[in-house]
Amino acid sequence: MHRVLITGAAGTIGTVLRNGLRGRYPVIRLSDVAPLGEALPGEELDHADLTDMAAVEAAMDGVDGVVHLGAKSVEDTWENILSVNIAGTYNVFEAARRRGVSRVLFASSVHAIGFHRREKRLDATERTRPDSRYGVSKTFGENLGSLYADKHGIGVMCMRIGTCLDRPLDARHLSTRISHPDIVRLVRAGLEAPDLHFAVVYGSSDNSRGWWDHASGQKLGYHPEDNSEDFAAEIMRRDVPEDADDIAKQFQGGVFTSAEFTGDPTKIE
Ligand code: 15L
Repeated sequence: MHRVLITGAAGTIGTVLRNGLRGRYPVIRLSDVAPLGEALPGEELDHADLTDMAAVEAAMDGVDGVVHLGAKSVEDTWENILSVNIAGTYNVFEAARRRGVSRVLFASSVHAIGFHRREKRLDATERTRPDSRYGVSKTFGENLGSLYADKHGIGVMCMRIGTCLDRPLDARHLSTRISHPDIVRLVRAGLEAPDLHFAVVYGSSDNSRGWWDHASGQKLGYHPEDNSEDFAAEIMRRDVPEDADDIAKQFQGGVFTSAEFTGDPTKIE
């Protein structure tokens, strides 16, 4: 990898990667519509709007690998999800194909599988179970990645990212959190794995209370080193407001499942 493009580089995870990958690749091109500050040595700045195909294609110029984070990062209106997350992600994969980029890492989310129950342990073959329009956009991105891997030979890793935080803030995070160093490890594994066709991997740390099997990530060289259990005593001593939400506490997606909920939870086995 000579030049790596990060979309959504001004966001929380983008900023963690900007700092954590500095010096690892000769050039990192940071792209966002939000301000990115001054370029440091080894950085290039780009302001492509993901809904503008020509701009996204230009951002791919000379790029070897893409980390596609740019999106609405929580639930939003259908119009916004459609334009930024769905059309924007299409533009990223299609522009990568047109410019001969060999690898794309897609930031999927726990919300692609959010309506699975918390008692269930999931591996990467488990069916998706989106909990929001946002979650549906992540399942779309995973399927699009599968298409571009099979049809065009782009190496694609879809990261079902849990909650990227330096420390967990509630009981659910003891299962879903990925630490900052671990997300850097995950992205490095995806960019550097010698053999990648298509993979779905879970983006969480090595959490004792984790819900997800890391086998597909391990195969690519992702070995998380942090465990949110280190914070468990402190978290469990506190009142956890989510526990008052009867729907949220049953499902892996938490409050994304209870928002706008009018269904029957007993039917969601
Ligand atoms: C996500 O996908 C969001 O981007 C993040 O802000 C958190 O809400 C996370 O999921 C989560 O559910 O913990």
